[in-house]
Amino acid sequence: MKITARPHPRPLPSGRGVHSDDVGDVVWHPSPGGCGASSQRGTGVGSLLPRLCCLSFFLLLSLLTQSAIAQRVVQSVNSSWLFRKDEVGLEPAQAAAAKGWEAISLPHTWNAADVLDDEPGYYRGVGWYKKTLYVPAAWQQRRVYLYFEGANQEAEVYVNGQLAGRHAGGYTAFRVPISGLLKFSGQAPAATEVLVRLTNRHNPDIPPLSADFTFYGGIYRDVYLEAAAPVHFDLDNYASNGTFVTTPAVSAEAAEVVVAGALTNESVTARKVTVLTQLLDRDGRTVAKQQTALTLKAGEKRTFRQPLPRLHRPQLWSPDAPYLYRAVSQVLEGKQATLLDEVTNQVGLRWYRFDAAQGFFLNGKPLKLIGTNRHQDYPGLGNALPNALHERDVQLLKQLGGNFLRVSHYPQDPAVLQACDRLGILASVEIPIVNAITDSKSFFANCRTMQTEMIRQGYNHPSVIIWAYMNEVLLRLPAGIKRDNEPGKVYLRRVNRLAQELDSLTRREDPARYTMIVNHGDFELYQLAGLPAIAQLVGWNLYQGWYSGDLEGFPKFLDRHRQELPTKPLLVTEYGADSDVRLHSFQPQRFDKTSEYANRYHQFYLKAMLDRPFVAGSTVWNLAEFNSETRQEAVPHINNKSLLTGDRQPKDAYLFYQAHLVKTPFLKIGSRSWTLRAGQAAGPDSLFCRQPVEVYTNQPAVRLLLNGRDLGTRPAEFGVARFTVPFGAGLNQLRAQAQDLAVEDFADIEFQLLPTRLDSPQLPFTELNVSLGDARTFTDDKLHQVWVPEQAYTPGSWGYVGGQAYKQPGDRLPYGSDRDILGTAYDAIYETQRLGLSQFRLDLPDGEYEVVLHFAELEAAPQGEQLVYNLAGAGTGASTATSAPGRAFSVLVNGVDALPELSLDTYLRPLQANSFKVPVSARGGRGIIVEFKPGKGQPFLNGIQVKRL
Ligand code: GCB
Repeated sequence: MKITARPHPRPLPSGRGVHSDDVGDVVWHPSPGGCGASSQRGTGVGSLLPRLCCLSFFLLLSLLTQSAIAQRVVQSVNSSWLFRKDEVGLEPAQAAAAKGWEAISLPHTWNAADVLDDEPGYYRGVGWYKKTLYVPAAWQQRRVYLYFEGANQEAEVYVNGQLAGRHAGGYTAFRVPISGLLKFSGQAPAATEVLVRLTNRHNPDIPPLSADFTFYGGIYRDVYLEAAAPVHFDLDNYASNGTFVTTPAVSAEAAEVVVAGALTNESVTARKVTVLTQLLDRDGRTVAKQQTALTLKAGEKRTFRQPLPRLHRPQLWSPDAPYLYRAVSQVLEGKQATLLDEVTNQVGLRWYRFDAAQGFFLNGKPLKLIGTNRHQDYPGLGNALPNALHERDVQLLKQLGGNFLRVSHYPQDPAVLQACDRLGILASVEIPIVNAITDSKSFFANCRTMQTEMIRQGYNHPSVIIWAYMNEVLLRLPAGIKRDNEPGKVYLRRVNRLAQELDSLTRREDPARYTMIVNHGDFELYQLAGLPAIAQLVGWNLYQGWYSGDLEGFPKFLDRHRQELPTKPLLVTEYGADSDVRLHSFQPQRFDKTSEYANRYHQFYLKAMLDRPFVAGSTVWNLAEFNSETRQEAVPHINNKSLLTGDRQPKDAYLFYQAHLVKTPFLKIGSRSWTLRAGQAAGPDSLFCRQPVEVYTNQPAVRLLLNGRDLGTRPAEFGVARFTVPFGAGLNQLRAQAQDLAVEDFADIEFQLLPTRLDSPQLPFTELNVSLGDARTFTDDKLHQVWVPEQAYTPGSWGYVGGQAYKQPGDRLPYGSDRDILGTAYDAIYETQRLGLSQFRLDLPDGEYEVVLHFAELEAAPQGEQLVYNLAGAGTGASTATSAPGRAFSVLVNGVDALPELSLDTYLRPLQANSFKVPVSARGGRGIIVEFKPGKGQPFLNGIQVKRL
């Protein structure tokens, strides 16, 4: 077990209140090898520990506990837990005695794998966690708590068989007092059984009710054991640290800092103590201090408020210079000033305001807020991320050049806001009221509690400037409710009521921050519900040119807001387009999920927002790809509207924003992950294929070289220099340079050049992979294969004869389907098909070939759960249900009845991937002819692969 004291300032410079034998910072391993593993930050016994190793373990233990008796101790307790699911509903005693536990450590979720399988849904039920804690005998005098940073979503904590506490809501921390339940005997540590019953079942009284992300179950953040002296800062205040820092007046000349909070005396006698707060600068020098004497009766809790002496010419906090002071607050007692408790808060001195016409101002200067949203999600880990990955995301946002994070759609790990404070990222945080509300007392009460927890837990982070509480709350009107019917009017009034309650609560709790409600693009509906009038800021999630309409709808919407809500500051809280890094198109279309369409979309949106000073800020949806179990996409269950892939590799759009936001010379060749390309030679005698390459830069012009040959210099327009590159077969080395050579970048691209005529002697045919009904290329890095889009057959070449590309009903997809195809990881290939074709021909030279034919019946009923992301307003929406027609056909390859029985009753089960490999001999100059003979309905083909043996 690892025992770690909470981050703690270095020793305070003024001798007061700190004893030379202070050991509050000890990191202690009581395991047999513990002596060597001990360490300490700062001075104190840390430097002595190696020498003390020769002392007996218990002598050391008693030394440590005696001198540290007063200080608060905090240990993470993440290791050595046991976990089991419970599908039968065990009582705690039964669960404790049950068999079948799995050894795990925290953070943990039980849904990391089942959200990715082909079965719709994931386990939403009860899970039990069990752990034995060893509590030192000396802690009998202390107040002991278990502190959970987050567990989704309803938790019951049992200690030694007794219920110690409950918590509802999966995204805020909670603290459970356990002192009374510990059983000590003599000087031995108390072995303490902790059992946690957790469920992530749907509960209509707990937000979120529905959302486009996965509600992973588990204790998915850190858990700590805390032991405080009987007199301590209030540990019973919505899992806050009991102290609250405000900066009521800050300017370049002076700053006021106030620390307020409460002290609790849980001892049986009255206590006279002093609360001393010292403000330290970055170098640890005390720049202000204040002390308050308090007498607390036994069992009393008392508040205190400490305005610190005004600071002159303070160091300000900003994205460019995130200067942090530290406010160290201590509880001291007696002549010796014995330290009873201590809390440190980071303090950033800044002031800010939003203006409806001019946007956002920080420290008196205009600052366009630009950044991203973020989910706590990582491939293979679900939501159970170690802190390092939370921090890395904030760093990636910083490297993007961003200055703003929308922590969506729920409060996240404390590591996120800590990183924002440190790196200079402003933040908006919200509770997860998403899509809809339940009109029940408990739902309203849970929302209020969550909002209070979020605010009190995050209050001391200088990065936070906005508290929000609703995301697209009118997206899913409950069954039977329409905007203009009677139940609809009642529902909108209830939503309005909840918004008012949360808004007043927030302004009461924290008058210094702004409040915000985030809406989807249905202007009228939100106006009808009266929501834009309630919060101080309006956030719009806008997807014109993605979910519906065209790009031009976006600036129109912004201008409409400016005109109709002239006093409301506006943020574009979401915008984005799917981009699957495997898919590329030279004629990008809305909803084709290619990087090229997403690039076009971001280039258009960013310009529109930069052109409008009244747009205070914007956050791309989303920093990285994330799991949304119900999504059916080119990669099922993954929402890939993002700047980074799941494993945090940059997509083009990330580079595009860097070109605009990074302040040092920047230049990067785009499509970094598209290092394996394919395409047809420009003509029968040509040995190259021209394809576009974009270079992202903040320099005025870019020169591009291919294998050392100068391809010319192009101006960068709005951050992008565009080239057409004649790729040859094999390795193509690109080198891009800014005009003054200040920056350059390289990319190695392997090109599979396909012959125009299949009998070409210069480019002998080796293989061809074609995605039918598709206008995109698909790069499969694993198999090192590129699938090219279909084309019509022309003599000497290859292609389909007849038919049309399949298109799922509805106005969304340009072609194909977005259903989850079962039994394959190549959904993107099976989601498109050519219907009604009569042949697929290849005029190949005589020889031996292998042909693989791929099929998936796309006309399938019933339609699965469809996302109702009708985000552009009323009227548009997801594709409608389709029904499977009767279908039967056979396939002949070079006259042989290779697949005689393809029908709904045989292999063509709806949405099931099926492939057939057929060896073929091409003879007599006739090449390969695949023929489709209809029996019932139209035949189809989804993909074909042909390889010369
Ligand atoms: C939204 C939602 C977000 C979704 C996103 C999308 O407006 O707020 O939760 O994930 O759209 O990708 O559809």
